[in-house]
Amino acid sequence: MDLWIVSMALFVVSSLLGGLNYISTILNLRTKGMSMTRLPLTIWAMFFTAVLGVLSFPVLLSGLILLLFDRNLGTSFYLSDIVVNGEILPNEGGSAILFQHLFWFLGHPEVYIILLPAMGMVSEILSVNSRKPIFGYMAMLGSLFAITILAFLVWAHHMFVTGLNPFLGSIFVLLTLLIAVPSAIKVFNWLTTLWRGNIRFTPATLFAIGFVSLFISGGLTGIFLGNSTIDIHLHDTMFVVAHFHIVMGVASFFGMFAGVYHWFPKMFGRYLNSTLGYIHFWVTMIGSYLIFWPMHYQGLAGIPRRYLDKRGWVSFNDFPELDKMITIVSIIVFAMQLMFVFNFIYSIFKGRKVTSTNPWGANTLEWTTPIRPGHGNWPGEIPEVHRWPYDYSKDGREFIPQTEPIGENESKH
Ligand SMILES: [Cu+2]
Repeated sequence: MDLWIVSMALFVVSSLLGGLNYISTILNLRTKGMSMTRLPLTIWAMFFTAVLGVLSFPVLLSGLILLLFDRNLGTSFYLSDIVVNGEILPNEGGSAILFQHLFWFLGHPEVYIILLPAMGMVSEILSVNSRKPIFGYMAMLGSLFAITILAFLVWAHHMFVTGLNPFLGSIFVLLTLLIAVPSAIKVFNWLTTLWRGNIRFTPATLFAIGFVSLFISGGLTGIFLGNSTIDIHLHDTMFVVAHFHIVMGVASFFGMFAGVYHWFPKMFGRYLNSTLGYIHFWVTMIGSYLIFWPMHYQGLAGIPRRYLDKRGWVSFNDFPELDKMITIVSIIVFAMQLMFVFNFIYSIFKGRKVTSTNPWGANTLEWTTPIRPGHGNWPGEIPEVHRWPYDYSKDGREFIPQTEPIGENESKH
């Protein structure tokens, strides 16, 4: 137990130090005009991701340490019954369900640890490339906050078939379906940002739009699985594989790809090859749907997941042609990712050179640094911030960087 107390104490101290460091950074930025409501949504998303990480990873780590103790040091954290009828039971076994609760207390927030940075980058990229302010900045913040809170209250929706009390299950159903509200707000705001925008279809924009599409598709099947009554039928079928690969796997990869295509010129002073970028996008987009869309139907038909070879079971082998198609498309989509890696490495050395520090005409601070920023980002003074990052197409100007003071006759956004 001593080791346990020491590690918890270390964790608390390091979190406090991290928090102090964060607050002092914010205060330091404030003196240069930066404030929380002038932060780009990418940064807000990273902030909430950090909150999720700090609160959820220690639970998995603790669960793991308790498991190690139970298996090796004779403790009984996972034993549900220690004494029955005055008789001490042998110190062995232990409930996997108890461990599962701790595991999913990390496992569900982890979904948003992966998704929120993608959401932040997509918000930024859609606004920059549609030359319009992000629609509903405060609503975007509110929904990020709501997702962060709700992420901690839904873990047992992964456990409807573990013998969970059905009444308790219904509460987790309610809390799970509530996540649809902030998610829908975000989707609405992304689409409204694009609405009537002067959209530049760069590879980054396409991947960002692809993210929104995948987030909608995967989110809708989340409504099925979040209902315990339907989940009991669909649990451990290919439907689940399809759902989480689309919403958490492919969608967050699309967010990352969007981010790489968008910020690559800042990192390396050269563009990624956009022809390869367009091929990368379209093949991955169409391929991902071809791989995962049919899996929903396989799952509805009762095909279980996690089977290496289904040929031994006649009733599981209903879709051999479909499985073959999925395999072939998977190989093609994987090859596309190798092409992206090639594009990445090739463009670092041979890509088209960037001629401006701000090639996309963006407002955020990173675009005021030199073409390839060095240590400390800015060679001289830190720039002063005067406005939020989304003044696009305002007062007849395409974009107004955050470092520009607010004019006397400037209209309110
Ligand atoms: Cu979950």
